[in-house]
Amino acid sequence: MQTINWYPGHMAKAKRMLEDNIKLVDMIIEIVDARAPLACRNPDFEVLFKNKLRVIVLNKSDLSSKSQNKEWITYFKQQGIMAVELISTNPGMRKNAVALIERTGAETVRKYREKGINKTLRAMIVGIPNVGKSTFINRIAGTAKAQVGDRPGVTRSKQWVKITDFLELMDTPGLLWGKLDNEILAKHLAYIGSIRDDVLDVEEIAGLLLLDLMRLCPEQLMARYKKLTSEMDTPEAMIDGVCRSRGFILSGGVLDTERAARIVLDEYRAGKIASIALENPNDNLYMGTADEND
Ligand SMILES: Nc1nc2c(ncn2[C@@H]2O[C@H](COP(=O)(O)OP(=O)(O)OP(=O)(O)O)[C@@H](O)[C@H]2O)c(=O)[nH]1
Ligand SMILES: [Mg+2]
Repeated sequence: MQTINWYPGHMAKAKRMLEDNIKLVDMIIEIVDARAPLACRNPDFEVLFKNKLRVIVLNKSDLSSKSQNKEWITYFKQQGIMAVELISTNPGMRKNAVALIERTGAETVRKYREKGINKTLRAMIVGIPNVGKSTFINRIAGTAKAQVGDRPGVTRSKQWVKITDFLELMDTPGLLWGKLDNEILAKHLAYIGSIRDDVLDVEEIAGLLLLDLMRLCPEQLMARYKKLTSEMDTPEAMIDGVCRSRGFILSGGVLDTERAARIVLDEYRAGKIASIALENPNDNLYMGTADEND
């Protein structure tokens, strides 16, 4: 993959803002995309939130498979981090999410009470861009208090959202990894829409995504784009195959590859191709380079 300048200027500011606000909150709720939990785990968070009460929400779990979600929850539990799966776009999530926060904060609340303080529980919602932080907050609040969008960088500054007299959530801008040498994880961030498409070569990314999906879920992929075959072994061949599947052919027989690439990314991100995770706990994705792992 080409080298991309993916760390927009506002990220450094966002990181400082997180640092400055840690002391105001009782717990950190880290939202990750269930399709790529490793790529979503910005190492900066490990440093920033080291001594904080913390829980992981495996969000967009509707876009992964039930068995993979379970494996990831077990994986995080083994590391001593509580994790739950959630679908933040699902109206029924509120009860589970509030229960999760109350369970996580129960000990803190008890300590406050012992001291005779009836204090509001405050949770900071963090994660890389586009994983659904603002959607999570809006569903819990029951109203669209935080701005949401199907692209990264929608939330630009912090925002407190009051849920009840005893619970407040803080929405924060998505924070990307400062530096990411692992090409596989970088690809995953691009696929799930956490890196702005305008700094990416969308045709290359969409082609690489199709190659990965051909490996992970060939039947579903070929059901959606009927002219794709498992013999196609380059990103370009894959995109050409999508053009032919959908009839994206311009005058003179030229294939409209850019249109095909954008449609593939849109359909993948909306969960229209398959419900499957890109990463599994045993993948060893931190080891070696992309070439060695492929
Ligand atoms: N399928 C599915 N889509 C979701 C889920 N949660 C959020 N989304 C979608 O993901 C996109 C991003 O949601 P946001 O809430 O804006 O994400 P964010 O983390 O606040 O993003 P930034 O503010 O840009 O960092 C939107 O199109 C949401 O509708 C989910 O559980 N499942
Ligand atoms: Mg947001």
